[in-house]
Amino acid sequence: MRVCFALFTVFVAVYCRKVFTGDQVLRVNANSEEQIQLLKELENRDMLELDFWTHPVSSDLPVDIHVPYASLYAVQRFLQDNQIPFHVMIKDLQELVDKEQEDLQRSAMKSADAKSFDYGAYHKLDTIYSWMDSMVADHPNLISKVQIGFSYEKRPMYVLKFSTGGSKRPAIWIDAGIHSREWVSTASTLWMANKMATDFGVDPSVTSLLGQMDVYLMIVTNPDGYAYTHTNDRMWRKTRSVNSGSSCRGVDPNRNWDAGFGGPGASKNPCSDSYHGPSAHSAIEVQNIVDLIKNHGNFKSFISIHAYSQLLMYPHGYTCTDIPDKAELDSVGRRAVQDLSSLYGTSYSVGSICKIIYQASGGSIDWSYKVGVKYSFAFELRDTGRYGFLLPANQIIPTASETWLALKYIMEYVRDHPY
Ligand code: BHK
Ligand code: ZN
Repeated sequence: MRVCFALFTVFVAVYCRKVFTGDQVLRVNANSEEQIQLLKELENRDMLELDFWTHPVSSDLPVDIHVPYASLYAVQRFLQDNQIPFHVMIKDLQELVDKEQEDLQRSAMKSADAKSFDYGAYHKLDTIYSWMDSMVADHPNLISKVQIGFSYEKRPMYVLKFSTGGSKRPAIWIDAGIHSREWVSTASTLWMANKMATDFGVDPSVTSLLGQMDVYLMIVTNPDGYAYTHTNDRMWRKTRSVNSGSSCRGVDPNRNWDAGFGGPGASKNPCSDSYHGPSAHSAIEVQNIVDLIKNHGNFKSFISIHAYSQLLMYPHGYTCTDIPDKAELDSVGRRAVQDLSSLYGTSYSVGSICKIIYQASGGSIDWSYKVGVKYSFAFELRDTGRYGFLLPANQIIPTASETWLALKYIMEYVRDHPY
């Protein structure tokens, strides 16, 4: 359902915000391969407009389905008729969206008069872009803002470059928010940027890291999608590009990379949330990053931050064949999540994308690994589905603080293992 209204201010802006009143998120626990097959069939019924937050793969992983109010009865019937166990995780999605908006507005008001940035809140794109300028102003000898190009809708795409000098030093890439609805990814990375800036010169490990390497942080990797989650549809995942021959918009920017492009675990349907796009790197947002990484030529690590599920993954996603560096990446990953857990006991699983979630082709870290960036990882941050993409803002700082420990472990390891 959509509620539209016009806002007549200095100029006229029309907002059409999608509402989720009565929509539920169901957690489905299939108990056989046959039931998994049935869920796959359910996923292909386009009329129901289901939004699978996690996908049917095997009977030991639950499947979270965002069901629009209008499809609730049909889906419950389907599950009951097939004796597939399920329960309600979120009973009214709009209630969570409303709560999130209240929190966001309240913090926006607060930070308008106080000059301090509220790291425990979600923020709109323009607030984040202003925050970047204040970071650069506050740490001029450490941080610079690099514009790597424009998004499809012509928003600038920025990277915060942490560097203490040198030219093309070995570097670490970290991107957040490639899927726009995964807000905690962007919010946590923003906190971690501040943490790294304030720990420099104080924490010997951060100081030595930045004495030897550069760190490139892309806080909002999909700015068009991110803006759209604030103005139109909180559940938007893809870019906002027009697809020729279809009225559906957007490419999944994590299916668009030149690594098994167009293979299993990506969709050729422009209306799908995992649409791979017409060709590899067709998404300008992806091409801009590819250009930066290639022109630089000295990236040693590529880390992509998503939410949710609490996973730390390494390649491959496009195939279940092990990478040559599997043993090393697996042990680095395990130690990283050990550090992460030490703070609040949050538990993470470690493994290859293909083995730990599902086969997914055209993902960013498969591409980075393929072009020679050995330490390629992807995080799925909190939670395990209680709130899913609508993780309450009071979990931003705890999530960021624990993730920072894992990230720091990986970065130190990369620093100490030149190749
Ligand atoms: C992450 C990294 C590489 C390939 C796949 C994934 C899983 C990710 C996805 O692209 O489907 C799941 C997701 O968005 C939720 O963060
Ligand atoms: Zn994601």
